Formats: sequence, structure tokens, C-alpha cells
Amino acid sequence: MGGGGVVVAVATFAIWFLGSSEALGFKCSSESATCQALIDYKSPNATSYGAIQTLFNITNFIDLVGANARPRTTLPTASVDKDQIVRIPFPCNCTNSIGLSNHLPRYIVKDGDTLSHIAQDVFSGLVTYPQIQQANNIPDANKILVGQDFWIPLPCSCEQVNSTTKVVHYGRIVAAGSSVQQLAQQSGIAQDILLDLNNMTDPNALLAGQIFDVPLRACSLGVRSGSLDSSSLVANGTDLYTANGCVKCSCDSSNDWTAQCEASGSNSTCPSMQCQSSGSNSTQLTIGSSNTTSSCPRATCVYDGYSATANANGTIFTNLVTNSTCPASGASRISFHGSPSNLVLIVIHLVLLSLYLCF
Ligand SMILES: *[C@@H]1O[C@H](CO)[C@@H](O)[C@H](O)[C@H]1NC(C)=O
Ligand SMILES: *[C@@H]1O[C@H](CO)[C@@H](O)[C@H](O)[C@H]1NC(C)=O
Ligand SMILES: *[C@@H]1O[C@H](CO)[C@@H](O)[C@H](O)[C@H]1NC(C)=O
Ligand SMILES: *[C@@H]1O[C@H](CO)[C@@H](O)[C@H](O)[C@H]1NC(C)=O
Ligand SMILES: *[C@@H]1O[C@H](CO)[C@@H](O)[C@H](O)[C@H]1NC(C)=O
Ligand SMILES: *[C@@H]1O[C@H](CO)[C@@H](O)[C@H](O)[C@H]1NC(C)=O
Ligand SMILES: *[C@@H]1O[C@H](CO)[C@@H](O)[C@H](O)[C@H]1NC(C)=O
Ligand SMILES: *[C@@H]1O[C@H](CO)[C@@H](O)[C@H](O)[C@H]1NC(C)=O
Ligand SMILES: *[C@@H]1O[C@H](CO)[C@@H](O)[C@H](O)[C@H]1NC(C)=O
Ligand SMILES: *[C@@H]1O[C@H](CO)[C@@H](O)[C@H](O)[C@H]1NC(C)=O
Ligand SMILES: CC(=O)N[C@H]1CO[C@H](CO)[C@@H](O)[C@@H]1O
Repeated sequence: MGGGGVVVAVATFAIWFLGSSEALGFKCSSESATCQALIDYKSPNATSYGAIQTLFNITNFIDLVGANARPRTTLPTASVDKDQIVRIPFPCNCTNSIGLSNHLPRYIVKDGDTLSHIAQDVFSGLVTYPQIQQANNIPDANKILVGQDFWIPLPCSCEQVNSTTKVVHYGRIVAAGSSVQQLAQQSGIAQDILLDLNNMTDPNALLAGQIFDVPLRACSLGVRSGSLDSSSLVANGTDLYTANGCVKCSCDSSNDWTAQCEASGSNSTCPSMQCQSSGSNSTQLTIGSSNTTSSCPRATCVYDGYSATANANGTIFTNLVTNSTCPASGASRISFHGSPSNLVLIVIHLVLLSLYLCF
């Protein structure tokens, strides 16, 4: 058709819906903040991780691999089943108390598309068409043009749950039969905090299929200040590839929510990841390895951050950490147990002696 574009229409029965101003995003009270967030995508068709990377505009494939804790060697051609849920990592932008994906992913309108098809089918209901319309200031939802470039406003948040607990916000697809109480138990985040984050007051109003913010507890990297990833977080149960993919950091609840990092085994050109020699034998330790697994003391090479251009001869910082809290031997235990009681006896004797001398 002429005119450089084709007018495509949205189902007219849904037009009434445009009147209601639907809430965009999750609650995010900070005035302006950005952070990393996650959302569930339930693929409507069999597809591949590579196709999902393209759909969601994910710059580095390894970020998608890490968010799903897949092996590093996962290829873009790796298949995703119909209805399989894949976690999408994306940058969140909080503005005016609303958290939305930072003007990504972008979607280019194809012949035959309608806004509701894009919202419901292509993005599997993660957004509604009035939300796409509102975010892109589209005057008439029935008039979108082939080749027009939209961004899809995914809900997210950068809100802290409290001053001590680090979290990564995660828009989960609510499974049939789950409850706010159950989600609170699983995540370790109190029910009233969950309700508040989701702008809900009634826990019974939770609907199957709804996108509900269930923050994941997260690990800090514990690297030096000034490192480019010093504010990065690793969500519980995910992997973060940092230092340009050279270092892989994982998070579980052990180790007081500090990430465990190791050389990723990436074959891209990585700078040295070795610690200075330890012990009498000058064995070079690589990030994530120890000079012994059995004996004590043990030296471990720990990731400490990276400088701007880790691939172009930049620097990956390391720290050699010696664990000197060796398990006490049997003999020292006995003497440790013995001395306090001996001390008590001596003190009692001294007190008695001084009493005797005084009177
Ligand atoms: C929360 O809900 C109230 C009332 O339902 C609405 O006015 C407000 O815009 C909502 N806030 C967010 C962040 O969605
Ligand atoms: C976040 O979004 C606001 C409003 O769209 C924009 O002005 C701002 O530049 C964005 N922040 C970042 C860090 O991209
Ligand atoms: C899924 O497959 C069906 C038929 O196989 C097709 O009509 C539909 O457009 C596909 N959806 C997506 C999002 O690719
Ligand atoms: C912070 O929130 C977490 C998760 O809800 C909770 O386990 C922890 O006790 C809270 N800490 C404080 C100091 O409130
Ligand atoms: C952390 O993730 C594991 C699974 O990876 C899960 O079993 C555990 O309950 C999670 N813990 C918290 C506090 O979210
Ligand atoms: C190195 O990377 C290339 C392309 O990225 C890949 O084809 C090859 O299998 C990789 N080799 C190893 C040993 O990982
Ligand atoms: C490991 O390194 C520590 C600290 O340098 C050292 O005391 C210890 O003897 C080393 N152990 C071995 C088995 O080399
Ligand atoms: C140091 O190396 C020598 C020879 O390579 C070996 O015999 C000795 O056991 C090593 N010592 C330690 C503490 O690993
Ligand atoms: C990086 O290192 C390579 C080989 O080690 C060298 O040829 C190249 O000049 C270096 N580049 C910079 C910017 O220093
Ligand atoms: C040091 O080693 C002991 C015994 O193996 C272990 O219990 C402790 O957690 C370790 N401490 C650190 C800081 O790794
Ligand atoms: C980072 C990235 O993948 N950006 C792409 C997002 O999608 C738009 C539209 O398809 C592309 O033009 C960008 O290159």
C-alpha cells in the first residue's frame, strides 16, 4: 500500500478500555534511580534463547544466560519450549514513583500487527495495549504504522525493602493457586511489604497470570569502591557475568549474601585474574581458587573488581584472603576448657585469702 505505511487496527470491542488510566509499573518511591530488574516471560511458542534476546533487546547474550543460571556455554540456538518461563534481565528506570524498563525493549511494527496483538501475544501479556499506548503517546490505538518503533514499558522497581537487605525486583507470573502469603514465605519478604510494592491492599485480590513483584534477596559483590561493578547485585539463584564476561559471580544464602566469584572460563581475551603467589611454593592462584582444600591455613584468591577496559588490557583486581580461623585441634580444646575453671578456682581462693587477711 502507498503512503509509506499501512494502517492497522486494534479490535474495536476493546476500545472502551482506553478510558481507564491503567497504572504503569511497580511502586518505586525514589525520585530517580536505575537498577537491574527481572521479569518472567512465558513464551507462547517454541523458540530459542537467541530469539528471546532479540525480542527483549538484551545487549549481551551472557546476561540472559546468567539470569537463568544456565551453563556459560549455552548457545543462542538453545531451544525454549512453548510455555517455558524464561527470566528476562533488563535495566529499570524509576521516575515519579513509577518503575519502568528504561525505554527498552524496542519493537518495530510489522504488517498485520495490532497493539493488542503486540501486548497479548508477542509480549505474552507482560503489558496491556493501553500501557504501550500511554508510554509512547500514541493518540489513536487503531492507527499504528508498519515500521513504527515503540518501546514496551515493562514493570519494575528499584525500591529498597529495608536498609540492610539487598534485593533485585522480579516481576513473576502468578501461578494458579498461589497466594501472597506463599510468595512471602518463599521469598523471605514480608507479606505487607509485597502488598505495598504491588500497590495492593487485599491479599485475596491476587490473580493467576498477574505480574506480581516478588523481590529476590541478592548478594553484593564486596569489591573495592571505584570498581565499575561496585554497586552490582546478584539475585539469589542467578549468575552475574561481570568484568566484561571474564568473571562469573553466583549468589545463594550462604556466606552472608556476599557473591562467590570465579573466572568464568570465557575464551574472550581476559586480563590476568591471578593473585600474588602464596606460601613458600609460588603457585599462582586464579580468582575463585584456594591453595589447598584440606589443610589450614588456606589462601583463597578473591575477585575485587575491575577497571574500565578489562578486555583492552584493563585490570581485574584480586585479593588474596587467608583464612586463619583454623579448626581448633583436640589438645588445644582441652586446655581451653581447662583454663576457665582453673581461673575460677584461683579467683575464689584469692577472694577467700583476702577475706582471711582482712578479718
Ligand atoms: C496505586 O493505586 C492507587 C489507587 O488504586 C492509584 O491511584 C495509584 O496511581 C497507584 N500507584 C501505582 C504506583 O500504581
Ligand atoms: C529515566 O527516564 C527518564 C524519563 O523518561 C529520563 O529522563 C531519564 O534520562 C532516564 N534515566 C536514565 C538513567 O536513562
Ligand atoms: C506462535 O505460533 C502461531 C502458529 O504457529 C502463530 O500464529 C503466532 O504468530 C506465533 N506467535 C508468536 C509470538 O510468534
Ligand atoms: C529486612 O527485610 C528482610 C526481608 O523482609 C527481613 O528478613 C529483615 O529482618 C529486615 N531487617 C530489618 C532490619 O528490618
Ligand atoms: C534462594 O534461592 C533458592 C533456589 O535457588 C531457594 O531455594 C531459596 O528459598 C531462596 N532463598 C531466598 C531467601 O530467597
Ligand atoms: C570460543 O568462542 C568461539 C566463538 O565465540 C566458540 O565458537 C568456541 O567454541 C569457543 N571455544 C571454547 C573452548 O569455549
Ligand atoms: C596457603 O597459603 C597460606 C597463606 O600464604 C599459607 O600459610 C599456607 O601454608 C599455604 N598452604 C599450602 C598448602 O600451600
Ligand atoms: C612445594 O613444592 C615442593 C616441590 O615442588 C613439594 O615437594 C612440597 O610438598 C610443596 N610444598 C607445599 C606446602 O605445597
Ligand atoms: C594490549 O595488549 C596487546 C598484547 O599484550 C598489545 O599488543 C596491545 O598493544 C595492548 N593494547 C593497549 C591499548 O595497551
Ligand atoms: C575459615 O575456615 C573455617 C573452617 O574451615 C570456616 O568455618 C570459616 O567459615 C572460614 N572463614 C572464612 C572467612 O572463610
Ligand atoms: C541493544 C539492542 O539490542 N538494541 C536494539 C533494540 O531493538 C531495536 C529495534 O529492533 C534495535 O534498533 C536496537 O539495535
